[in-house]
Amino acid sequence: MDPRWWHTAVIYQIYPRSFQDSNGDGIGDIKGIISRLDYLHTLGINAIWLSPVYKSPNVDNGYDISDYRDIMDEFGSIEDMDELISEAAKYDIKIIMDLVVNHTSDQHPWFIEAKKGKDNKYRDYYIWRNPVDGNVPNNLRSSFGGSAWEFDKYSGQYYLHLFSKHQPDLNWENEKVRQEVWDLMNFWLEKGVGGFRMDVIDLIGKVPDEEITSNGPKLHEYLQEMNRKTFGKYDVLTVGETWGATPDIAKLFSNPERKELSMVFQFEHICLDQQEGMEKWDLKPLQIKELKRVIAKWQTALGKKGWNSLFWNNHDLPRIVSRWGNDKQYHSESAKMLAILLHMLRGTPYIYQGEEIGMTNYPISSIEEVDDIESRNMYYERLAKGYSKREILESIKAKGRDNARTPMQWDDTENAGFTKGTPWLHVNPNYHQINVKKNLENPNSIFYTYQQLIRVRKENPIITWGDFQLIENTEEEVFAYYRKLGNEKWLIVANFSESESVFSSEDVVKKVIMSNYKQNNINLSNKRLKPYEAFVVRI
Ligand code: TEU
Ligand code: CA
Repeated sequence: MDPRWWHTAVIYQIYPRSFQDSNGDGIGDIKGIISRLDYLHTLGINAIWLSPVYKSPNVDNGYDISDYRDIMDEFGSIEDMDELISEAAKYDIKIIMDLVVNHTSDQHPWFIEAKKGKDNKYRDYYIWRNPVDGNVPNNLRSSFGGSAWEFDKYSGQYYLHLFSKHQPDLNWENEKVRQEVWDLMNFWLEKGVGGFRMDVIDLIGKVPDEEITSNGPKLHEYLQEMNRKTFGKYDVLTVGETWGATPDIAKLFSNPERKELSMVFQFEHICLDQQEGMEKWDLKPLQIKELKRVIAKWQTALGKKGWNSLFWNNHDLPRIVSRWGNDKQYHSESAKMLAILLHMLRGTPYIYQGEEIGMTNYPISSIEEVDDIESRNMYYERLAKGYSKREILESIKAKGRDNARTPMQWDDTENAGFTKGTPWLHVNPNYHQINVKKNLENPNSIFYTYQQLIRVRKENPIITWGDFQLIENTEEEVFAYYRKLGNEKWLIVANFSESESVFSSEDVVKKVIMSNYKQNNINLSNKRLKPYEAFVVRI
């Protein structure tokens, strides 16, 4: 594969609402981000994926866009955005925009026009169907609960919304819609952005009448057209959010010869702690065996015909240290173990804000504390179905999206240094112990593990380009693998457990590259592993 900058890059995701407030209104903003670029530079990242900052009524925190060429008032102005792009460039940091074009807000002028009637010239920008037997056209469901069809009294037709009813789906069959999207993408490319993260992009080829949503027949045709008409001529990163991707599908998106995207986010590992065929709220414990199988499959299956993204976290997912690590006694050890395990894999790593200091889930005790539309809708839906409050709150505590959205913990002053006003969402009370300032002061902090992982990646092509091989005959809780490039061979070992374990191999360690417990020498014959111990060695 031709090397591109994003093969060796590390990306940092910012959820602007919760990153840094600069004017005391309790809401993070673009000026706040600019004031923290120095911190991100210290961490060593190459690009920021910015969750949506466009004009939005905020039904789904910016994932409902009413103007793709302007900035939400709360976040600042288009001038602030230009400044962010140019200030970040001084640190060699690129800005990757969130592209949410499966749907718009119902307040977007296109939809306001479309609702005016069947003859409106924007009508066909969206997906309208007549009632069937006086009811919804078919069984399509919204991700946020209920039918995906909303009745419009004025015209007597239904429109499609795969998310909230305030997020009507665009009709990608309509050539004019596609042209609008190319235009807005080119608007941002001309501003010098570093690429796009494409929200639920595998839904754009949907065939509503056949109840096909993801991976529709024209999906790849549209993406190839997008590539030709927009970013194809720029050196940018494009990453598609694709919940429905298998390795074969991921290759269709990311094989460079097909001229579609750089890579996709696949979620197979993320779904391992939910009951089969059920929703994410239907919890089940993670089996390490399964995690090893799924990660190894993705590491090897794409080969030279595709590229992986690597992540544990984003703004939709619970905090990884609370989820699959230990946010109490082994907070630091387990957060570092998870970081080492992920960052030594083949692919482009993504760090979600606060992950690099081990931020944890937020302990809610009632629905009043929940902001997220997905959790709130589920709560009332399941209550009506007879679930107990306790059981529903357990699910939200484990999987609710607000876990990732609490304000960034900068220091131990009021509101964790996030705002001088009242924060839009509660700050996690553990900010006195877990914050950036403390991390920067402690050379053994989680932050410095992330910093080291980024540096080691830059210095060693084996991490980007080496082959991956899972070591099969280990204790179940031990996740161990080799990376190999030319004559160089590395071994990564992680004890995915709070109990001690053991790993044994005939390999001889030439150098300890890094470890989450202090050790300069490692003897691999019957090596005893401490709780959550992880190390990387050259053999
Ligand atoms: O998420 C896609 C999506 O399918 C989510 O509903 C996901 O299943 C859920 O959040 C997992 O907890 C994207 C965005 O990342 C999300 O923030 C948006 O709400 C959604 O699209 C609609 O734009
Ligand atoms: Ca603000």
